Amino acid sequence: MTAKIFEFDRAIVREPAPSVVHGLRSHGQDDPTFEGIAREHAVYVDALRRVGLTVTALPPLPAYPDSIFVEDPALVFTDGAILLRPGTPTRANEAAELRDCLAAMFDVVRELPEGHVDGGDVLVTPHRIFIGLSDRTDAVGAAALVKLLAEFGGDAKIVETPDEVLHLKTAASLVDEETILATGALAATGIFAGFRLLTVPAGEEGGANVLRLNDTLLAASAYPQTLDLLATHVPELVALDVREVAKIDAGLTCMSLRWKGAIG
Ligand code: CIR
Repeated sequence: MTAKIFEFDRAIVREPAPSVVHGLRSHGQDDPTFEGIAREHAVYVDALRRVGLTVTALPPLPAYPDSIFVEDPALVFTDGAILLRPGTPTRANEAAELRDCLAAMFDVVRELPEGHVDGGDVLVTPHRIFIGLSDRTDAVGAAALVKLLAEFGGDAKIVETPDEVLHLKTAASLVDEETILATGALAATGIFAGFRLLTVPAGEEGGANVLRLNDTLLAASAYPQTLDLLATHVPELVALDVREVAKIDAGLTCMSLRWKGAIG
């Protein structure tokens, strides 16, 4: 685990298949268009490259509509990777689809042995990793992940994910080493005591999922008050349109796995 937790030079993404329009959603939102998702995904991948990441783009998996959200079936660190067990049946096989890629890139690839965890419920901060219990992440999986993370030197804490969101990181994101952006509901729980907390303005809760990459923070362009709030806290703020992706409950962190490669 590195101290500069948001310094990255590598990423994995997966290209969308036309079936992405059937991606899961919790509130009956309209289907996104394939063209819209493909456009937003391409701009996102370009943004990763612009901030200096070398991006490996995996081919589409038409059988798995949500498979562009590679954050959910795995965790990656400088020292290795962990294949997770996504907590919804249509996504369960996505971890196996990443196995060969991760084995080629990491010396150590461990597998969650039991229970269920989605990577969207795992918020990595400099000294603590928060694992949110949710409809996707259960107590058995979370406890197994705490043990696995300890092998990588990570100190993990299990917390509750608010009922109204899919994943912990739908409602909270790391802005810098000391600062977390969170919805009012999650901020009020006190789980982020010790951090500087930026609370997402009321009505812009969908803007809580942001992605810090080196000196840049990627944030959703649909939330102007949140962008104003963030602007003074980061060296560079890049607003991306993710309105089509948001129709299937996803945001900026979900579309990549990021890590800092080992030196040398
Ligand atoms: C799902 O319901 O699994 C996808 N439609 C959205 C996944 C979003 N992933 C994330 O927040 N890490």
